[in-house]
Amino acid sequence: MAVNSTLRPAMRLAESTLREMYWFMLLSRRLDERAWAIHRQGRIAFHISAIGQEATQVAAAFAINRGVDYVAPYYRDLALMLALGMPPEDFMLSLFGKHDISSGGRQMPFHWSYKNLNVISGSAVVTTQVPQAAGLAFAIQYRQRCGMVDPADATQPRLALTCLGEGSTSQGEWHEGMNWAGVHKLPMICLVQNNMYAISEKTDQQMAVANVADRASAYGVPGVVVDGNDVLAVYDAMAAAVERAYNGDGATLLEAKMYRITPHSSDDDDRTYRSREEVEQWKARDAIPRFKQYLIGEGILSQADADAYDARARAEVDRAQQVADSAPMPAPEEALGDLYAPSDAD
Ligand SMILES: Cc1ncc(C[n+]2csc(CCOP(=O)(O)OP(=O)(O)O)c2C)c(N)n1
Ligand SMILES: [Mg+2]
Repeated sequence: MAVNSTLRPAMRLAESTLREMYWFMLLSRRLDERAWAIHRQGRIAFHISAIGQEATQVAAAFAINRGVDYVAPYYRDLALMLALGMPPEDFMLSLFGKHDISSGGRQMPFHWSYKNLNVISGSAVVTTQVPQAAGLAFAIQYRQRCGMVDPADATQPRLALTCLGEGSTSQGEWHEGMNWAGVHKLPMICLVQNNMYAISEKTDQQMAVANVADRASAYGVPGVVVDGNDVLAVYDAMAAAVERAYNGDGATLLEAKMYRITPHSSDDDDRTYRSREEVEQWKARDAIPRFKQYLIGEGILSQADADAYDARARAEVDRAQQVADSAPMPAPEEALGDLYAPSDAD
């Protein structure tokens, strides 16, 4: 079938790709819900949730060259990581403090690190990943300019994607990373997941402008605001940013607006700073049933398919938990090993 190049990028996606995107949103949600349950059972120490942010994250993963382009994620990027290729059981292993790929159980969970997927390890200090992503993008540009790699070679990283929350853009590192990306026209995408809260601080306590993207002009990059609960709209916005990066046109600041449906983490009681009505209003805009209805309406998914996906997601979560639960605990002396390279303790 001939591809109509005037269509929105999302409208050019194959039906099987759209179903796959739905699958990763659903899988992330079910894993996340299970993490809350096992935390409340006292079986894991900590959880920080991506519920409400799956659409944006899955769209972002699908718009880049997954597993090849560099990604410097943030702690809430569970759906992004699954869509990039993280095995669900590896997430569960990290929750249980066992031998996960990211750190062998030495890091807190949610500090994703997958060399095979070009996902770099992050710090617990928010926003440090932004200058790191600018550095990766600088290296990509430098290698292309020196003729070390062909700019069109899709087997090589051609951009660096980084994610963070809106509250984290108050940090100095954000300014430094964005400024560097703007000055050098770097192939970087900064995806701000604006979920309206930084722990208990609402957006208007963090910034005096309506949108994080309003600051883009100060860095000389385009600033784009998109509905983060609309997976196809985010895909379109990401596709435009990817095209700019691949074409050597520079960085993009993309702000996806959404809502943090859960408390900040398993250690936070959000009833102290926001009303239940507000949370319920946003739950009603949940991106997962919205995308499901769209797919059913377009004849891309049947209700029977959707039910089968649900059953498959639950089975996959059960399997992942079982693998993690039955895995051995690391030996105490392994805590002395390194995070970034094998050491004597390994
Ligand atoms: C430099 C720094 N300050 C404070 C913290 C503690 N902290 C962890 S997450 C967080 C909130 C960040 O909010 P936001 O950037 O909006 O991301 P969200 O959690 O809402 O996704 C804070 C203050 C930290 N990790 N690093
Ligand atoms: Mg936030």
